[in-house]
Amino acid sequence: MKRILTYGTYDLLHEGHINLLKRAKALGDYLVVALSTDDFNKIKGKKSYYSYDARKKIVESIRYVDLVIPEEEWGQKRSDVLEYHIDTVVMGSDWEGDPHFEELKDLCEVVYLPRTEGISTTQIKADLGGK
Ligand code: C2G
Repeated sequence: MKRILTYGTYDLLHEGHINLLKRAKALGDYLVVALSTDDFNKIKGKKSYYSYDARKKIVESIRYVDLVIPEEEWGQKRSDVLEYHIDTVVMGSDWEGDPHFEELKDLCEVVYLPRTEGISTTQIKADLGGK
């Protein structure tokens, strides 16, 4: 049973998110998504349209996702990998080389997958008039 972990806000769910989750699941058997809480989003400088509870309900309904846990701080990643017996952490390529993930390489495999070009939550908000 190969266990995969990924992190994200997953606001205004779109094809890029689904592509990431689908490919991440294909690398193993069990996919854990650590979903950024509303407070952690503030730390990341992000404000999501949907609340954590709404985003959790949405992400939990995706066929590739087996478990959603809260992402509350940058520093939880090592304990997440240990607590959930993670074999591989997967992120989109925009995170490639980021110390938050590179420093996990003594604990587990870290894989960066190419981002889906042409779509982002930021772009969606802009296209809808930034509401
Ligand atoms: N993603 C992608 N293609 C896109 C948009 C996003 O592959 N067009 C990927 C991102 O690389 C990330 C995941 O989808 O792996 C979730 O994206 P976000 O919700 O924007 O996550 P982010 O704010 O980058 O949060 O601790 C790490 C952070 O919580 C990651």
